[in-house]
Amino acid sequence: MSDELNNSTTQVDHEYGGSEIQVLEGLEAVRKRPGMYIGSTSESGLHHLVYEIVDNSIDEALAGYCDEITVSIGEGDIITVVDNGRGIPVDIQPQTGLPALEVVFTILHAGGKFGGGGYKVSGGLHGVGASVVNALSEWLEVRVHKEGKIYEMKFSRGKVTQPMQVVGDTDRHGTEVVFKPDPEMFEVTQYNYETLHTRMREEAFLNAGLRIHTVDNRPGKEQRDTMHYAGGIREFVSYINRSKDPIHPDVVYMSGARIENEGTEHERSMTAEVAFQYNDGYNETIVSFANNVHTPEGGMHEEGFKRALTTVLNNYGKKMKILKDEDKVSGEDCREGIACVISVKLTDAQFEGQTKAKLGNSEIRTLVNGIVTDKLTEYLEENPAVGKAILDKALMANRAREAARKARESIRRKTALGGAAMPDKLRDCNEVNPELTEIYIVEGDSAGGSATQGRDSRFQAILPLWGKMLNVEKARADKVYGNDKLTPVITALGAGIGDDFDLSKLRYHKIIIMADADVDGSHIRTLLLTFFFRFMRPLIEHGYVYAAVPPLYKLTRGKTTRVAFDDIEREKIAAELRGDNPNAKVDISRYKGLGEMNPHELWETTMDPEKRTLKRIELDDAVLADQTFTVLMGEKVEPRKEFIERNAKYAVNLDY
Ligand code: TTJ
Repeated sequence: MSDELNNSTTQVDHEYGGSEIQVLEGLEAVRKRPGMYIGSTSESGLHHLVYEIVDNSIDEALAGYCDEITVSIGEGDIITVVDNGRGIPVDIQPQTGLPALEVVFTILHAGGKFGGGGYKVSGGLHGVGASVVNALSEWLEVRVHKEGKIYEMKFSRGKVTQPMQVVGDTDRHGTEVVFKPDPEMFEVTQYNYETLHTRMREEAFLNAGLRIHTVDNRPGKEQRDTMHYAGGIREFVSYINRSKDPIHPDVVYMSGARIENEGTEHERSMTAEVAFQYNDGYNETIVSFANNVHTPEGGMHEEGFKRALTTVLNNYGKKMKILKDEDKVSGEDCREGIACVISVKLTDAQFEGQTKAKLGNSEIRTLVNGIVTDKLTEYLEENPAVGKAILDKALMANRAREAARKARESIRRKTALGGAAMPDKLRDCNEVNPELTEIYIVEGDSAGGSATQGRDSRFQAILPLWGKMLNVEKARADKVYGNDKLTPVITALGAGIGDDFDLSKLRYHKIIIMADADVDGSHIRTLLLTFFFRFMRPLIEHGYVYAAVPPLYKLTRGKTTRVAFDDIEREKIAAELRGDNPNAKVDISRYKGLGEMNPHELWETTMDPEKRTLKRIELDDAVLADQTFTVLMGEKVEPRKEFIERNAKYAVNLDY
């Protein structure tokens, strides 16, 4: 640094006045109870730090002054966020006598963003801000490029270690924040690139035109992505449908706004955007946001959309005579196969519900309902082919739902009359208390035979499956109810499916899928898991579903036989069997399938609770899992390949 620059350094006086002490107490509170400010100190809290910082740059983008943000993970899991906004103000604030920059990083902002009225909308759940991140960082540095100068300031655990000073000249503008999360505060400090990348992609979709780069600079993990969607949420919808087949070519897009008390100090503005496209599948995917905050529990914006969609489609169907006199399609019928993104922005968003993830402002329901009613009606008038495709689909859904209801009722009647008639193939256990029982769902009749002979029939039931299993990803509900491969599973478990699923009726609390350790086995396992995921999700959520882990190798020396579950163990056991005799002959064979094992071997290696390994199937992230199933089970090859490459570890785990 040149002397000249040094001379122009802006040094800030550090007399510790009253406000300063309050500041430290404020940030001390954050360090005492970090969970109160960032939700948790687990992996999710760690990632939340990044979102808190990025939110500030996004606000600057919303205000129209920033169009590029870079988020990087560096060696040691240090995070850098850079934007090309106006830069955080560096002038002295009259109230505190401190530079605004310092205030931003040291004073707890209870919700509202700094900058006093600078922004009309701000993140609802977020907005606790940069000071919280600062308090929870071992160290943090900020550099502001503004009006020709670079202003720098440094902190450690929320305390100033270097007051604001000018450290150089610049010809650009923007803000750079670098921080290292404090290992004393977090259970884990490793960042997951994919988690940040996914979230940033969402931000890029929600802010059309904004360019976001994510970069991993950690040794051995180098990668980068750039997200830039001129089409905004339209492209979000295409992305959701990327592994599906749309039934109409264009994404339908509608938007509108409403301003209350314009020009007065009580001015409140709301905007809403909706984009959707139907695919030929049967799932409903509605992803909604309020002020760029994901609202997985839905709320008024979703309600407004759903109401309007049902009304418009019924009116249009009547008018075009696709629906006959008394015909009506239900809301669910209208949403079968829809991929939809709703994004609203409003002053004072009210977040409600269990996880504060549901939008409560009823004026938004009116706004979205109005926009969709007017614009969708107009769109369908101008695009009758799209209207017909959607109405035909809703009618099909209506008929299938009717058929499914009848099938369900007939099952219900049968079980009500004769008690539950168990499937012929089921070899049930003696115990009736579901907490003590388990069922092995076994691939193939011969493995089923071995399992039946090898089991402990006091508490272990066996259900063999054979033949080609239905892929529920490609089937509608009515096909599932009548399917001859799935019906025995439904009946044996006893808890029903879909909306009728009742966990309290479940007959076994351990449901163990036992399939060969080969490609076919993995296929049948994935098909069953997809079925459980789509139609009996609470089973997975409660951790009742497991995969058996059969051995891969059998090793014999003389009269001694042992098994190995992977290649490393095989080598280890082979060495043990040879003992001090390196020339001893150890016979190693690979199990071709479960059917090859005799009942005793199967019990010893795979079924005996004292010795077996079970893998519990977990779905801690239902959204990711849903994508996983769609991508892995869907028909398109490209996304599947990309998914497996990106999530190799996850996919393998799940597949197990
Ligand atoms: C506030 O109003 C006057 C002009 O500058 C506005 C502002 O603060 N812009 C701004 C803040 N852009 N970027 C930020 C920012 C960026 C990061 C990475 C972190 C933080 C805390 C703020």
